[in-house]
Amino acid sequence: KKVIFSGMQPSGVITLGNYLGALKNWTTLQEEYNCLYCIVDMHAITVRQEPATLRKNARNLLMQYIAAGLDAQKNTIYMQSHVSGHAELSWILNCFTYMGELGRMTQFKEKSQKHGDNINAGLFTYPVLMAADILLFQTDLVPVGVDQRQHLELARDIAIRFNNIYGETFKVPEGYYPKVGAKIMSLQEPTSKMSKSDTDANASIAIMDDPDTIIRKFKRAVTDSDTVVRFDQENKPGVSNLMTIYSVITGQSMEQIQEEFEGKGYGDFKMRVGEAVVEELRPLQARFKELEKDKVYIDGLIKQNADTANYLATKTLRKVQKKVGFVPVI
Ligand code: AQP
Repeated sequence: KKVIFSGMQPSGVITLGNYLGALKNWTTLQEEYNCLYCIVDMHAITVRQEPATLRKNARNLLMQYIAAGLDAQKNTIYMQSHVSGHAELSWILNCFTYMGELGRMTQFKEKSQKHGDNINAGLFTYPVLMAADILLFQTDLVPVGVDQRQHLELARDIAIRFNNIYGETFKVPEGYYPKVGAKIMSLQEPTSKMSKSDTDANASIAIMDDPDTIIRKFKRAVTDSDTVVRFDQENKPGVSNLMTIYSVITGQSMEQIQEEFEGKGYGDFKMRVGEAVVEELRPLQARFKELEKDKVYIDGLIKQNADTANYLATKTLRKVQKKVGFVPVI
């Protein structure tokens, strides 16, 4: 079976963007592939986190993965910090990555602007840790949103570079992007992406938002002065974003959505999109509430999956350590 690896940062409550761009897609892959889904807590500390909140967010994220439909027996769902191989491989790969490459990463540029008081080395080498995450498991496919495309390209470049020097070591991974919804935009500023760390609460839908909040946020979503529901990302980014959300959830094409709302105002349209999101998230939220009650079950899962991930990670790590010339423990 082919190997799938992906992860999310427990840097807040995940958004509709994370869900439609990545998590929803993951649930369709679990039958066909060997999947590892990580809670990347080590990535999250590249931005300052409050310890108790980080701990809570990480556990919640694991439960949200399961609540969204990931089977905890079929998939390896674990915390990044429980597998030291991530950090060990990341160090080695740091020595095969150039400053210039990292300096070109748009996420680094954006985050340095946003967190100007804390432009730490971890933020800079974030893409190397991400490459290590992926390469550690000989991953074939990486299901992520298009915002991660540049990082994934770098992971491929690093893998190819290492293989060229030391011979075939890493599988060169491919990105796996959803056809629609790979980039969900902010509801308030539809030209920038919806982000869990956005300080404007109206800009994003958290997947745990209650129905009233979701409807209210959609009612306030920024559109345009026109009245026609039509897909045109350049001139109508707000409406196009709402159509994208509606399309991923209902499976309808843009033409079908255009027809459905012909002659109707934006009010009706926003309401319908809001309702569709509420219905989509309802079962996930209900399952999450159930899982929250079962601390012992979740603790057991965390332990069991950490063991599995560690076992798998060690195989690649030992191979890499040998190739670069480290003395093995006999
Ligand atoms: N707006 C989005 N639309 C589609 N997909 C998205 N993803 C993120 N935002 C959108 C995808 O979600 C996965 C997890 O992302 P992450 O947790 O690693 O961090 P991120 O990409 O930096 O996401 P955020 O929400 O913007 O987090 P913060 O605010 O903490 O930086 C990835 O697959 C990503 O593509």
